[in-house]
Amino acid sequence: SSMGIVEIRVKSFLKEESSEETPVTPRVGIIMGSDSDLPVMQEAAKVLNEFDVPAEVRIVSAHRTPELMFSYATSARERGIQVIIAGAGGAAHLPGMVAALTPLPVIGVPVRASTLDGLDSLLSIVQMPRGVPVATVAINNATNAGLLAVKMLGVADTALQARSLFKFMWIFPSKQKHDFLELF
Ligand code: RP5
Repeated sequence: SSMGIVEIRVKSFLKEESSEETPVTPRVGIIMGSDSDLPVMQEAAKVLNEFDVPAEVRIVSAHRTPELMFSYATSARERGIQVIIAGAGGAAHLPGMVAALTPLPVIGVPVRASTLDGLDSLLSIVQMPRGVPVATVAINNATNAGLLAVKMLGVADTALQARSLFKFMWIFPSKQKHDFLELF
C-alpha cells in the first residue's frame, strides 16, 4: 500500500510539473504594426478569449521591423498558428505582406490611425492584387476579425463551432438553426 501512496504522489507531482511546463499552443496570431494599435486590436483577443481559443498578441511592423515580420510570417504555420489577424494603420502593408509569406488565412483590420480617418488603412489592406487574398473587416472592427477567426477554425472544429452557435444564432435562418441544433 505504501507503493500506492508513492505512485499517487509521483503522479500528482508530474501533473503539477506538466501543467506548469506545457504552454498552450496559440491557434491565432494577433499582430499589429504598433502598440498604438493595441486599444483597437485587443477586441479581437477578447473575442478569442470568450471562445477559449488560445491566441498570442505581438507587435510586428512591416516597415519598422521587416525582418521580424518575415520570420513571424514564415514560421507561424509550423508553430501551430492556424489563422492570423493583422491590424495596421496608415500605409497598412502588414496584412498583405504577411499573406504573401504564409499559407494561413490572414484577416486584416484597418486601424484608424491618421489624418485620413482610416480610409488610407482600409484601402491599403483591401486592395490586394489577385492571388494574395486578405479578408478585410471594417475600420477598427477587430471584434469581427475575432469572430471571423472563430468561424474559420470552426470549419474543422465542430466543438468550437457549437460553442459559437449561440453568438451567431440570431442571424441564422430558422431551418439552419434547427439543423444545427440537431447536430449537437
Ligand atoms: C502603423 O502606423 C501602425 O500600424 C499604426 O497604426 C500607425 C502609427 O504607428 P505609431 O506611429 O503610433 O507607432 O505602422
